[in-house]
Amino acid sequence: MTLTVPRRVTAAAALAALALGGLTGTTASASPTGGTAVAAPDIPLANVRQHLTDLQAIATANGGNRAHGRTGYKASIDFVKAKLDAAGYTTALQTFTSGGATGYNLIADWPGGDPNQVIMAGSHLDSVTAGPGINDNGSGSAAILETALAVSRAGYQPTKHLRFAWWGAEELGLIGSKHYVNNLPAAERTKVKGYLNFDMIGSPNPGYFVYDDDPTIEQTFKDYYAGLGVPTEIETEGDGRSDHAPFKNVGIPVGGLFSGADYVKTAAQAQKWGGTSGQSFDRCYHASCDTTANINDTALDRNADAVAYAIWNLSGATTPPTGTVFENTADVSVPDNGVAVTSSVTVTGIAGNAPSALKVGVDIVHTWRGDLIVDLIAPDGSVYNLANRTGGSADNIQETFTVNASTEVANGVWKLRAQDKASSDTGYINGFKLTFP
Ligand code: DTR
Ligand code: CA
Ligand code: ZN
Ligand code: ZN
Repeated sequence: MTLTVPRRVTAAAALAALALGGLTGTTASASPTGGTAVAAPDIPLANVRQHLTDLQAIATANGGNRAHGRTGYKASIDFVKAKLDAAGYTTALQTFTSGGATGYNLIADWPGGDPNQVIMAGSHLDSVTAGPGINDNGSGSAAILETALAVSRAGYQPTKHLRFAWWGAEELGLIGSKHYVNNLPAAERTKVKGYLNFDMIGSPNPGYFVYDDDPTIEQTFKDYYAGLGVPTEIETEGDGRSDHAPFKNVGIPVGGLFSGADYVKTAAQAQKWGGTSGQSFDRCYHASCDTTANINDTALDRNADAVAYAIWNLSGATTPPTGTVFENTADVSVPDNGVAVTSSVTVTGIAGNAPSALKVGVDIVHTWRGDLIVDLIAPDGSVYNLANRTGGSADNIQETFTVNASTEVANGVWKLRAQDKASSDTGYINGFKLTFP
């Protein structure tokens, strides 16, 4: 879809953010920071999918599962931890014992933000012994992992402190998250202003359920889906059934998303969401068929983007970015070692010349980014090189460049041009965005 109209905050989101809804009789506050809702980055589905592929490979290499006490679980934890360490997080492994086996929680703190106002996002990383647990709960784990990596890519510095967590032994009875909360001193618990839980968010016959716990967190998710025009329902089967329960039990505001497990989708739900009525949301729940084939990409993409939206809006800076955005989110395939391709936006309504600090948002999903030459082309044909075969074997170019475009007339067709100059690695332009002050 090509967005050329200036992006402005949706009315609903702005009202919700300003509502500063009271919390359910708790001492903590998950309220947004008083500003209007801010735009979060798109979470590339391809990246989330890649994490699921990697978790599937781990299960396959470790007896077919990633269950507590099995080698596949520790391999999963090590996989996630390595990515976060490389992205600049402060990580810690918390151990516990359950059923005679050692369990692991991974806690990852993003440096900065008010340490007395912590926003947490968590997912259990363990599967059942019957299968690889890709929807339950690779989906939640991969979505918060990619959101954490997006925070790092953006160099995001929120007002509040961000903490991400991957829990062990949820399937045995929320063991890991209970261990974390039980060992969190009371003074630390009061600093946690919100805990967001994501357990099964890519179900193959998906529903769109929002936890009905803290009203501010609930409204944040509802606003995101309202912006998509996707109806949601209150999550009614969840109380006590996932890792938000220990947090709720000590008075921490909680919320989350769920795409359904073994309950059956009704005809009314199929009418509004699509999919198959009379069939469970996830027919492979706790089964060996919970593999990478057991995921609905639309649900996974929407929910991963909702994770980012909630993280940005519950922890964001009080002064939202100003400006008018022109964006093109249509995918454009980049031919391997081939001709250059472009994504364009048509800028209108901006008087005079472009600014000396024009923000150019580039989102190119491509293995071995060093293959790429990337340019910004102004309406008069002037070329501004953004990347010239830099970054070597690292994947993707997903960052915002600042370009002195003050000699260019602002209105007109601007292009992002990408060319792959070496064979075998491939990718596509996932998005191109210009932000005018
Ligand atoms: N207990 C979760 C699956 C689950 C079932 N109902 C809900 C409601 C909300 C979140 C998760 C769930 C599991 O099997 O991991
Ligand atoms: Ca996305
Ligand atoms: Zn489960
Ligand atoms: Zn689960």
